[in-house]
Amino acid sequence: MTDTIKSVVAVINGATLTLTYNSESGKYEATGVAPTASSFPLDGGYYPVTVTATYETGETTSVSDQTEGDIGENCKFIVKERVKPQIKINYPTNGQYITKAEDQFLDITLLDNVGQESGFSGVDLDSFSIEITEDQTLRADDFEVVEIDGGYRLTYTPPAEKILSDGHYTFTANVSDNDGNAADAVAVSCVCDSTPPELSVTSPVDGLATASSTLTVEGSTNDATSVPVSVRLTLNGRDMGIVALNEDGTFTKDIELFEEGDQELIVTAADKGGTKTTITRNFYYSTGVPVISSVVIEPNPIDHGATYTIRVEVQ
Ligand SMILES: [Ca+2]
Ligand SMILES: [Ca+2]
Repeated sequence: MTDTIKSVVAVINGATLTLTYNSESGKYEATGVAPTASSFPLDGGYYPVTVTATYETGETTSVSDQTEGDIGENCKFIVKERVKPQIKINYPTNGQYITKAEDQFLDITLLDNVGQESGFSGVDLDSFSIEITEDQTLRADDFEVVEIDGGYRLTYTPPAEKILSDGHYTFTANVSDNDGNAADAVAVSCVCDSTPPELSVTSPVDGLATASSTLTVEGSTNDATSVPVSVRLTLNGRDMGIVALNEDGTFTKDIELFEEGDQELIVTAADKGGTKTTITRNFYYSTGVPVISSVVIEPNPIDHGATYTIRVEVQ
């Protein structure tokens, strides 16, 4: 008589599988369904498997992940989930105009638990990248990283030497989870523009005195990065509306002066990002005519060839 195998069982993730002898392969076999959760977060990154064989005599032998050699290695059961992580760029937002250096920062959320209570492998921070420009890509190390439920929140404030110059940018972020599932890349486009628009006012000139109730405002405007520019007029604190611009940025608008006296015209050009340039023109408007109240010639009459004086009173 020889020893006879009574049973071979495997315990995987708390579930017991009974293996049966396959005469074709000469091995004990069973078919199971892999756990739904990724093994990545587990100790060692695997489900430990224990296999126990029992003889009819009752003698048993067990192997597990703790067993040395190939058998131990093969008792480490690695299960991968297949759900992509998710990237959200909270700031800047798509289409945003960033007009101040201190507003140049990034705020990003990386999550691997969207739609999942558990079983996710988690965001692989080392796989994170965000391309800022062709020659500048940031990694997780460049960010302040805070762990949140299901992932991380990353914030970045550029050092002075990395402040972006005026221009149009597209930031593209990528990340994978710990089981190698790549997120759909997320991109936001924004405009950095801290330069106010150009503005010149050729009419009126400062210090103009006029008797006409119609004033022609003339000038030109442009912006290197954020067109179109809008031009608005304010006269003595009263909004006189937007000025239509020609294609080349020049403008002409007649406005009615509504009160006589000292006038203050403010011309404000704002680029598409809202950065403004202002020019103020002070001038004088009066329809009053001079009043001559007296004319005296002395002496009058006068001898021919003699010297006389003429005095006029005028206001
Ligand atoms: Ca995942
Ligand atoms: Ca600008």
